[in-house]
Amino acid sequence: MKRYVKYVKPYWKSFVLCPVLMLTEVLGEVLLPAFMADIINIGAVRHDIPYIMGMGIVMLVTALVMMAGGIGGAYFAARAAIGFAGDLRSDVFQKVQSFSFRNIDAFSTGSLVTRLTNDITQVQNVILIGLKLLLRAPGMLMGAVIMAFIMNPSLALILLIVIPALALAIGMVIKVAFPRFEIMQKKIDALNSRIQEALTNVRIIKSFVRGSFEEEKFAASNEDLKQSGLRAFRVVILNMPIMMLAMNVTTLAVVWTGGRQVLAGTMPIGDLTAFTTYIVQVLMSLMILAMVLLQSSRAVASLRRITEVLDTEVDLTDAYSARKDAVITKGTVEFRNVSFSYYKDNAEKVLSDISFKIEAGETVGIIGSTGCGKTSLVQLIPRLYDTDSGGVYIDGINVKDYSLRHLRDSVGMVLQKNVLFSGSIAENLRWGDESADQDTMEAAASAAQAAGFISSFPEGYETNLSQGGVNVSGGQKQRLCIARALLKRPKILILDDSTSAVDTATEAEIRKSFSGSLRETTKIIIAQRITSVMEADHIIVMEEGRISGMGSHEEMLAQCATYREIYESQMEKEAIA
Ligand code: TTP
Ligand code: MG
Repeated sequence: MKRYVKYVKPYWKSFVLCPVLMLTEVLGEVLLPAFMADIINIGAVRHDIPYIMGMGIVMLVTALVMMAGGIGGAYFAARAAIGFAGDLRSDVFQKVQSFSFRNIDAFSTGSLVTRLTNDITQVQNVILIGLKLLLRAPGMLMGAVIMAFIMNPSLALILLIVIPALALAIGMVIKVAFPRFEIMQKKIDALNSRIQEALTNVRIIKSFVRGSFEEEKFAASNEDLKQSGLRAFRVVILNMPIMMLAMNVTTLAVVWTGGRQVLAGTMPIGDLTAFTTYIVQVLMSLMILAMVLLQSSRAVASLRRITEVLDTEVDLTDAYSARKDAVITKGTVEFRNVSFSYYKDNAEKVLSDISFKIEAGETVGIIGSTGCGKTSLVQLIPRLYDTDSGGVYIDGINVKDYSLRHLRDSVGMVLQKNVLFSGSIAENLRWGDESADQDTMEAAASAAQAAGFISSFPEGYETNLSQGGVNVSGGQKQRLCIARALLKRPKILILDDSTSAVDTATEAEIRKSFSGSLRETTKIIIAQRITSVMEADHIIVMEEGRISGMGSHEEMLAQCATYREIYESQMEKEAIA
């Protein structure tokens, strides 16, 4: 809870002013019935018209003051709630940005989205309502109880039975509803994950004509949420009938006993109307308190989920080591006995006992069947994940000892699942280097064999890419991603299957330009086609998370049976084609 104080601080004036202003409403509510009683008891009974007029004006002024207080209160409540939620949201977002891949995997993106939107809105709503009622509801309750006792103590005794009975009922409702709200919030998570997946992959879904399948999955999640929502609200709606029943029974009891007192002449008639109003106010304020408590119980569930995000320990951060200022100058890469798995408690390793060394400026190809761990291996170099045991060294220094920023700036990586963002081509390329001028950008584009098709677009580098870069072809997209990585002028360049959609002739051109312009850069190239890596200085063959051979093309042909098999099968296919 303490951590949330800082979100109140900038708006503390609103947090204080709102409840105070709302007290004017309490004052009015308590006074108006008393004025009304006087009008009846004095004005009406004695036919004193000027008195009635006078009291009427007093009541009008009271009502106006109430209104002003109410408007002011609502204004400050909105300021406080919206300000609080806005600041909190931006902090949660920042925290999520600092998450490692492993952290994000643990939450799922859908759940993070729910927490950033729905959960924070939940909290905002409670602040909005809660601030307004913080003093008002208890104030109204107390005021009405006091007035009732002053007016007619014997009649007011009825309240001593009604209030505890109602409080008990409300307490029970909340106790049952709270866990149901928690479940409901989890279902919203699930639904959001579903929606997110379906929308991100809408093209694939359509191309596989899986629309109706997705609709069914969505319907199931939606139904799930509906049921859990109904389960929660079924309890909540009980609130209202219980309240109404209590209200009606109490009013009846008051009118019954009070009526007899009026007939006996021990109670003025005007007091009876005022008294019933106070009774209604007492019960209303109890009802309002119950609603606020219910809303709060929902918000507490939400707040807990937000706290979970804020409390998450980011498992991949800059290590506090003595070599923070270490810089990568050459680009040698060495793996020493590296083992790795995606889940900490998973006994089955994705990579086991990997050791090899690449000198600066060399080109290394990595080949192996799908799922053997190629992507996992290269992800360890820019520390997208950390090793379980063993270490990755660049220029002889463990990657954990570089600042993350410097490390990732020095390692250019074209991911297997590459993404372009909405914006112009130039904007996308400048992700690699914000300050790159047009010439540098064109040089990078031409090294990646992208300059040709970019200039064929009518708007050239200013061509707008839609979200995900869907208006360029697969091969064009891959080349743009390579250009983007080249603009970083990295010491180490990693291409994870990044030319799979590029034709072999263009791919050969890219290789040629690399050996010219990237002589100093260490290049690690994952490929399916042997022709893509045949000319590399070393070729690493991977099998089920292990290295089964490393050497030049000729050496591998002579030594490594797996390599020979892959080579021969690919050559055969080529011959047939
Ligand atoms: P990869 O390292 O992705 O295998 P790969 O790159 O060699 O395969 P491909 O040629 O198809 O690109 O996967 C190795 C194992 O790790 C595999 O069993 C899937 C698993 N894995 C995860 O659990 N989470 C991940 O994020 C990735 C990338 C892989
Ligand atoms: Mg891969």
